[in-house]
Amino acid sequence: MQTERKRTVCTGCHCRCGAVVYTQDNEIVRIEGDADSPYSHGAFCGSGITERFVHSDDERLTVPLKRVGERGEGKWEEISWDEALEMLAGKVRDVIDRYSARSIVVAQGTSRTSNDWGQRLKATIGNLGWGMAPLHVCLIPNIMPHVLTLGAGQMHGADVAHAKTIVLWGVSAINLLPEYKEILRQKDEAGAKVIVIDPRFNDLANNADLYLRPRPGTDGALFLGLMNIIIKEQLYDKEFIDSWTYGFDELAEMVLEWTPEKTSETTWIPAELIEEAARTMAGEKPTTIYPMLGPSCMHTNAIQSGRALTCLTALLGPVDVPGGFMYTPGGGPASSPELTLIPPDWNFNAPEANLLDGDKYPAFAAFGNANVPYSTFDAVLTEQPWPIKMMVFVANDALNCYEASPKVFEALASPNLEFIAVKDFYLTPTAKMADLVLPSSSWSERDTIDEEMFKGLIISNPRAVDPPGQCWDDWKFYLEWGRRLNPELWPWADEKEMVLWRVKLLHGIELTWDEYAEGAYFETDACKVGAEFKKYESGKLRPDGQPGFMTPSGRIEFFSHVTESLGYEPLPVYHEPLESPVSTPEVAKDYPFVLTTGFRLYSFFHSAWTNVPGQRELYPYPFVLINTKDAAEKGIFEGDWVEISSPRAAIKAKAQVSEEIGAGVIALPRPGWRQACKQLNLPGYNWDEVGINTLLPGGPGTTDKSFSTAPMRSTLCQIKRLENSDV
Ligand SMILES: Nc1nc2c(c(=O)[nH]1)N[C@H]1C(S)=C(S)[C@@H](COP(=O)(O)OP(=O)(O)OC[C@H]3O[C@@H](n4cnc5c(=O)[nH]c(N)nc54)[C@H](O)[C@@H]3O)O[C@H]1N2
Ligand SMILES: Nc1nc2c(c(=O)[nH]1)N[C@H]1C(S)=C(S)[C@@H](COP(=O)(O)OP(=O)(O)OC[C@H]3O[C@@H](n4cnc5c(=O)[nH]c(N)nc54)[C@H](O)[C@@H]3O)O[C@H]1N2
Ligand code: SF4
Ligand SMILES: [Mo]
Repeated sequence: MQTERKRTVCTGCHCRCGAVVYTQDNEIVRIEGDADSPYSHGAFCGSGITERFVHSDDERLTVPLKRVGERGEGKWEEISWDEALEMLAGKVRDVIDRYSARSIVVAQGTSRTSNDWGQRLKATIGNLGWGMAPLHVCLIPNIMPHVLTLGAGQMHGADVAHAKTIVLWGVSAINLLPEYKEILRQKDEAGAKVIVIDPRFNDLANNADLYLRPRPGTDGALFLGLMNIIIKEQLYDKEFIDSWTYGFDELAEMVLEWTPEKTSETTWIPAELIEEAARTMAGEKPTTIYPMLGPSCMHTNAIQSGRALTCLTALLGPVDVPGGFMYTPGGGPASSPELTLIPPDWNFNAPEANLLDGDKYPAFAAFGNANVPYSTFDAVLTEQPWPIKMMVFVANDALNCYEASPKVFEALASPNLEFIAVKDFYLTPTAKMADLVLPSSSWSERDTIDEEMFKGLIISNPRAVDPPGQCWDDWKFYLEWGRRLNPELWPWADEKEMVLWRVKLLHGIELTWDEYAEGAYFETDACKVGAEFKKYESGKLRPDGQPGFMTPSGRIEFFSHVTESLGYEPLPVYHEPLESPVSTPEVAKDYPFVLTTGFRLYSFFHSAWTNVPGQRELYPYPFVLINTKDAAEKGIFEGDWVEISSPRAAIKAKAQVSEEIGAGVIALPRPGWRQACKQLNLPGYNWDEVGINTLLPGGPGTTDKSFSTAPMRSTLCQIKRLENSDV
């Protein structure tokens, strides 16, 4: 049997590692990293190799399924794609006839390779934007404050290779696979200092020069405390601040009260460590701060913590210089109104944008461009402010994704919601509640593109194997569904034509399919990031060609009127998390531990791959991190089943006792849920017995006030050993 070698890209996570797949007779026999990838240089991980199993797994969904029993009962009939698409298109027409387009919500999970096409499909139905997605917690609370303060979002904009200090702030090693070698080289060869700031002593902390452990949800105060020291000790570049920033005096006055002592009391970090961190960041420059979800994205003070982070970045000064914050022309991943059908001047805050609770959360409407997730499930149940009759989830396991999962379940079970479709690889908890389940192809099985997420590089994604059964890629699904709704908007014959049209539209590059597939990596204009520095001096950052930044004042805005117009203070004021030992001491009496949920594991991507033996073996059971001292006080031993409860619900997990987490804090990884794993003879665990999101609050009064960010990483909980500890 002949072995074929095929190059493509793994889209298993956002790292987008170049892949080489060896195949025999449509089976994958081996996968390795592509050493020729100018981005990942041959790096590859166990999760990517999971593809071998997923491609040939006989439990995978391979045919569209129509519900025949009661919702959730698990009785299905196999149907053809034609029938499935007719059901979908027919239901869209029916809901629009009886209600309106806004009563249909098409949701997606994290960024996949079909974002733009998903938006085009939604526009075809009559809804502009993202529909529904976890944008209120997933990185936008990082990107939006960057836009407000510095005039551009930071999307992988850290220039590690030239930095003298690298601050890894609430980030997982998982996301640094392509860059981590570079960070270590910079540390070992160029003497760069690495600072890790995370409540968990994670694997990055192991190689750090300095490790700071904040109380979850208090990073906003830490930023202010660091700025207090830098300003007091005049460790900033006065000329840069005078020439290029706005509102420095107001900021300086505001941070006065954030002395090392007060910051220490709030964050639980010793004052000396805060001082050492400030002096290192300001003394060993350029300093690049690499933030991910930790500091700002999943707290009720999300946007203001993000603003404080960007003000610190600006105060440290290395903006648009080697080793600092880099501006991406165009602000990030390429897209265009011709593709998404969203007019450039579309106002997502206007009532005609029809976003659920867009008026209550104007920052989310403006920067998330989507329905507020909690409000969507609430609208299903109350039919207010308008009814939701149809929901379609493409790569989104809602029951394991959004906060307050019992509410999500109630909505999915409600007869008010007339039709649910889910497109996925397996029967997830959300798919089990569907009326129609659609099978999907994975990265080695599709002819698409990675959407230029990463430093502007186009990485072609031609298939290495054919998908099993009738699995369809999401691009093909949107094309065929869209075509049935409005053929003029979906003129392409197949995904290959869509790819080539897209590359020409966005980058002016004209290719045949073979040229695209074989060319593998194509540089676009956005790759030239950093080729030119201090663009704010030459006028290259602003559309009007004037020197300055892309903010209303043309300067970096410590004081931001736009932020104020979205419902926040114009300065990055610190607010305690809404549920915390400080803000709700009465709740803390019964729930004394601070809870952070959802840190990533190497083997699972959100709730996916818990059934894959090679991955499940690493984390067979849902588990929870507890500090040694707390465990001793609670009589909890390694491996005990424990109950973790919040004022809302209780779940169980196995205790992992160590110093990885500090005293007083409990950390639950993502996901709790487990699909059964036949090969290892390991059982499944349901979302309602182990799902971390059951513990979390949702809705008005429990989130970031204008962005609706749920406190996935800062609430309160209690923990106790379960009597029958071998359950
Ligand atoms: N408590 C807590 N909750 C969280 C988080 C947390 O840290 N803590 N993190 C939040 C964040 S940042 C995010 S982004 C969300 C993500 O949560 P989800 O949206 O649920 O996760 P995804 O991985 O985006 O999508 C899940 C489903 O997509 C399927 N899938 C994977 N690839 C494809 C594909 O190409 N096509 C199709 N059709 N299906 C596919 C997987 O099998 C999986 O069932 O969770 C959020 N929820
Ligand atoms: N294998 C795998 N890779 C993934 C994913 C996955 O599910 N699995 N998900 C993908 C997605 S959608 C996203 S958004 C990214 C997320 O990427 P990251 O943000 O890099 O990863 P996380 O582990 O979610 O969170 C980073 C760190 O934040 C810490 N943290 C928790 N609370 C706080 C806090 O209050 N302050 C600070 N400073 N840190 C805190 C956690 O301990 C964790 O180490 O990962 C992506 N990559
Ligand atoms: S899953 Fe692993 S191999 Fe695939 S892109 Fe992510 S880090 Fe790379
Ligand atoms: Mo995410």
